[in-house]
Amino acid sequence: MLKTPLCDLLGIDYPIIQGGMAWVATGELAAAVSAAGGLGIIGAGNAPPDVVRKEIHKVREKTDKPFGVNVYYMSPYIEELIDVVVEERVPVVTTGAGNPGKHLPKLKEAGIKVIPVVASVALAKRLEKMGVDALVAEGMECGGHIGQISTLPLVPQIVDAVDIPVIAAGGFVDGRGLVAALALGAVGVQIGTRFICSTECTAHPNYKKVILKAGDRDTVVTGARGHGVRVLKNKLSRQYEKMVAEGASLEELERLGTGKLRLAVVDGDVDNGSVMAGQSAAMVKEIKPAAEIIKQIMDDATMVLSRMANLI
Ligand code: TUI
Repeated sequence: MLKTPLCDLLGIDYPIIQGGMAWVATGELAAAVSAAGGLGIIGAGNAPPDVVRKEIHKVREKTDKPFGVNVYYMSPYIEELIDVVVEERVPVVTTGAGNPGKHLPKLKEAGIKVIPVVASVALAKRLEKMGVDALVAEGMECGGHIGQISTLPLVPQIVDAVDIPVIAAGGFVDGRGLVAALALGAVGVQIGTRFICSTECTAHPNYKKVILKAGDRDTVVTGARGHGVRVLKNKLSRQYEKMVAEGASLEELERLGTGKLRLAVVDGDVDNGSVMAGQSAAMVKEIKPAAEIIKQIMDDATMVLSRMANLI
């Protein structure tokens, strides 16, 4: 059994947390991952607080295991969302696209474990000082909004800079990846794209299909430097690149992106929608239950570790 301090910190069986993907990570997916011994996470994205509350209730109807909510700091509902996770006593909150510092006292007082997602050493250090429980170090191999540093150099730099547990994210999909993350000093991995292709994920079948079809060079980073968004190449990403080449303003580009993640995930329009996915999409070959995905990762990691022990 491969256990790490992350398992004790969160009360989970396996050192795997699921990415809190907006629109994709609903209560169904979070419940499946948590029931299977990982940490399932609801992606709040821009959803209104009542919708998020319903997803929390959905998880609790399906499992007693710990789970989390990812709070997206660009959400127009950020204050109300914090109130919801506090009222509901959600066990874990991960945060993205912003600094959760000002909400930390309130979250900690409610007994919530707070795990911000960071893409830089500076923010990791600042948040450690503020008293967060752990960090997700997110490399630019991830799908969606990303930073500018790859996982391989980012994770060990953050591990060296802080004294709290670090979870590696960006490019992780299998047992080899989990062992690599542990070798870098991380206590576990956050996995997003792989879980989109789980049976329980409610994303449109077209979204899953294009991930299964993706090859190694099929993602592209759109967006201005520092505000990159990794997506699968499609009609929308080509239109975006054309507009950038023609000197479109940030406002015009923002308008092009509005509502496009929902269009792909919910409506299944994978040509005109934003198909956010990480570079690991190319390694996702089949749709299967979250429990089987996790079991395979853990079995493979154990095998890789024993093979490596034989090298000594
Ligand atoms: O949040 C993400 N990735 C995401 S969120 C998302 S949701 C969405 N996107 C478009 C339309 C509608 C919904 C898609 N992908 N990753 C976590 C993450 N956060 N990575 C990096 C950061 C980050 C960046 C800057 C955290 C903090 C920060 O600055 C904070 C500060 O104040 O310095």
